[in-house]
Amino acid sequence: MLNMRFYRRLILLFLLLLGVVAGCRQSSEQGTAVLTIELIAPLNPSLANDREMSLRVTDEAGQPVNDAILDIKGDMTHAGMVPVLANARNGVGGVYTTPFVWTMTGDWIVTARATLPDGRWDEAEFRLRVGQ
Ligand SMILES: [Cu+2]
Repeated sequence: MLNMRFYRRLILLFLLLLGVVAGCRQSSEQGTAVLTIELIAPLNPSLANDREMSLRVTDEAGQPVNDAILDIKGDMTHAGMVPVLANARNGVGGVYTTPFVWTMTGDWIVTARATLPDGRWDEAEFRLRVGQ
């Protein structure tokens, strides 16, 4: 009986530690950069016609940021879809353009992360409905 109690406590302790680790990971995932990431195009995406995406990155002063790395991920709102991934560098006037091919019509969430050369980053999310 003592063993049973011991194991229960051990499992509880383990779960608590797991929670602490998860908590740490979350707080270290704050990117600290304050950037504005705007979706330029497509604002009304079409499955047939849109094969590129353009985003603009500006800093706190509203100045264009050209030396960020953009990691873009498109997820549909329903389960079971492979995300569409893209990345871009070398902004021109703060605008980054990359090939981006939608794989289905419907509701998408696009997450764009801009990482600065010093490792700080910021992220923005766009909800889009992709038509035919
Ligand atoms: Cu889908």
